[in-house]
Amino acid sequence: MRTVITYGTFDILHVGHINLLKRARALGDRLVVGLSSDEFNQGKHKSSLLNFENRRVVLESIRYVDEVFAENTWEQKAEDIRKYQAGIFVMGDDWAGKFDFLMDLCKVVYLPRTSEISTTEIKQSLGNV
Ligand code: C2G
Repeated sequence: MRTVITYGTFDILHVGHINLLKRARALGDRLVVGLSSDEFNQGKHKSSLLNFENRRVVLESIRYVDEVFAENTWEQKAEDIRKYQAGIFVMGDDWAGKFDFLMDLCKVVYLPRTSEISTTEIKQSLGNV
């Protein structure tokens, strides 16, 4: 059982998120996702429109996602990797290099982001309606 692990806010789900989750899942037999809590998002200076519970239900309904857990701190990744026995850590390449320290624990893969779409752009276009 090859477990893949990734993290994110996944607010207002769009094709960029789905592409990432689909490609991450394809790297193993199971994909577990650390979903940023509302409090953790504040720390990322990122306010999500949808709260954690809403984002969790949406994420859990995606065929590529096997399990969702809360991401509460930057420091929990090593423990999560051990807990879920993840063999691959995946993030979009906007994070390239930022998690290389996890290479001692598992394979670290940065996948190309899907261009032309982001939750920020969607929120801005909503603001312009
Ligand atoms: N993503 C992507 N293409 C986009 C938008 C997002 O590939 N157009 C990817 C990001 O690179 C990330 C994942 O989708 O790997 C989730 O994106 P966000 O919800 O924006 O997550 P982020 O705020 O980057 O949080 O500890 C890590 C953080 O929790 C990551």
